[in-house]
Amino acid sequence: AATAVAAEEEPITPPVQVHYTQLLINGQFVDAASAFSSASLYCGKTFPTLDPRTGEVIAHVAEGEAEDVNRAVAAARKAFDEGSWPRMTAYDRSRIMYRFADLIEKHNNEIAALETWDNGKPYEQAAEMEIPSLTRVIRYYAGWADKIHGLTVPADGPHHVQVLHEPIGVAGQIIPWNFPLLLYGWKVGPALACGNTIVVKTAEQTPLSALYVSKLAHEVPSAVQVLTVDITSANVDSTYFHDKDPFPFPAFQMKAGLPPGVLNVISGFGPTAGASLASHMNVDKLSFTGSTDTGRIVLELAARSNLKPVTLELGGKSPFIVCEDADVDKAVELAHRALFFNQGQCCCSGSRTFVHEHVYDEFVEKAKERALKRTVGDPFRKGVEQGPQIDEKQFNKTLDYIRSGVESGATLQAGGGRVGSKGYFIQPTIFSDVKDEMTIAREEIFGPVQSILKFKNIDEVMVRANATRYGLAAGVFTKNLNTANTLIRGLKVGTVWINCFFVFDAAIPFGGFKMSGQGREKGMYGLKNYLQVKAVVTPLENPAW
Ligand code: TXE
Repeated sequence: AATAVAAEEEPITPPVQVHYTQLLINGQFVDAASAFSSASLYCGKTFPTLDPRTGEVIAHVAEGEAEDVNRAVAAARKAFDEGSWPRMTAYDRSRIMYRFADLIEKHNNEIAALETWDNGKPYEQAAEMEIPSLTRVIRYYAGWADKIHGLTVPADGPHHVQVLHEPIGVAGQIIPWNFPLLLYGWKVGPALACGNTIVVKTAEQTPLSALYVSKLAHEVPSAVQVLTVDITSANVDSTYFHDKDPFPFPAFQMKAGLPPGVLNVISGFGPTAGASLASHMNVDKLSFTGSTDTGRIVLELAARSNLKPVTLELGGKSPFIVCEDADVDKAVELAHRALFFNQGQCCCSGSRTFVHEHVYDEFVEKAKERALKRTVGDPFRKGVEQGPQIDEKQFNKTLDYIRSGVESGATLQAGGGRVGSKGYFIQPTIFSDVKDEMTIAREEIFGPVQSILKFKNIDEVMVRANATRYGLAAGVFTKNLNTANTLIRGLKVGTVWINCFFVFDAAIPFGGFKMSGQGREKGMYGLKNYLQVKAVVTPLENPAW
């Protein structure tokens, strides 16, 4: 009852204003090229972005379509083919990225508030986790920028063979709404570090935060600028660095923020803006995070256009396995977070909770108690653990899955309905007695619905955990090293978390087996997506040397 009251209260006024609602192309905010047809008044096409707490309009945002994607790709192409970004020293690229990260950090709370408003995630989580993680991943890749280098190869015969690692070109990046900025960071960070230029297509549900953050990339924080001058040359003002050409120490030249055209942001819908980007002949690389069905579409669009390489991070149905030796209280809490975090809207949520039969009943009882205590309400309110689902479509989809769970004979232990009467809040829901063949155990619900299944032994649970088209992640809760090692080796997933979950360090690669995707993001693996490999062979006149 307490949670319902919280959701019925007047929504808290967000402590931030919306400043940027246009497309960011070539370093400038511009209207969409297509207009609402009106002879007297030009007005670029827009679409509303909604507050999931109420369903009300936050702002009207430029609706990018094919022509806008063309403009953005042309700007990115020019910046790549003729501009300074791929040509400047790697050290300078790294410094600009560090400044970008400093600015994100400086504006952390405003960005977090914008994200909470547009997405519905608890403000505390956005401010303390997601935006700091974005800062961290940009810094992580800033650190890589001047450490990316090729190889020499001891080939047969009198040849000197080098392998150069070059930026791949114009990167198209399509981002979903569940972590609009974290996933932006996972894509933008490595692409920038390698010297590429970018066109980002944000999700139609959450266009605001990436516009704000990308604008910051183009600014120079004055404090950092002064500091740099002090370090590089006392008593010389910054104009010195611009005026001398060529300056003898290029690594110390002052640089502005990101040059125009390097990072472009298009807001708009998937079948229009997203599809134009995926099928664009002048985009050299595509990176996509979203549903498996849409992943298949963009892969096809890429193949049918210019065969651009594609990285896909798609859906999941990740097992969370609680073994019989587990500390049940700890396992309950971890399994709870593994499912309910971010309103259950995580690609790698532990959405099949497998519990050993010896601790099953105790686990179910405690999981139910925990779910009933979960605070659902206005995500701007302190202490709220769960905000609304992103939109009406996801809200209805989740409620449909809950109905399907009941109809298929699973036992509804907690929740099962909406919270309050407005917005898209859903009660933390728990099903026990879930069977592998039930729809709720097979399909990605992407909402706050925990399905608890029973197992007898490790061999059996391994087979069942792997019996899915997905393979993104798995959690294992056990004190037994042999059990852990057996599962680590046997699970067909991109990440195994042992006695932990959702550990997302910038350096740890992330991605899926099977239909959860292809390629990896984060860590040094994330760089490979944005590099071309060029082999160079030159004859050796004197092989002895
Ligand atoms: O995803 P879409 P939706 C899953 C989750 C969710 C379901 C549907 O199960 O319930 O997908 O969500 C763009 N060409 N995930 O409909 O369609 C779109 O504009 C090019 C898992 O939101 O995959 C957005 O920017 N682009 C997931 C992005 O793709 C297209 C995160 C994601 O939208 C396009 C989100 C097209 N034809 C949803 N159609 C994860 N892996 O974390 C859409 N898009």
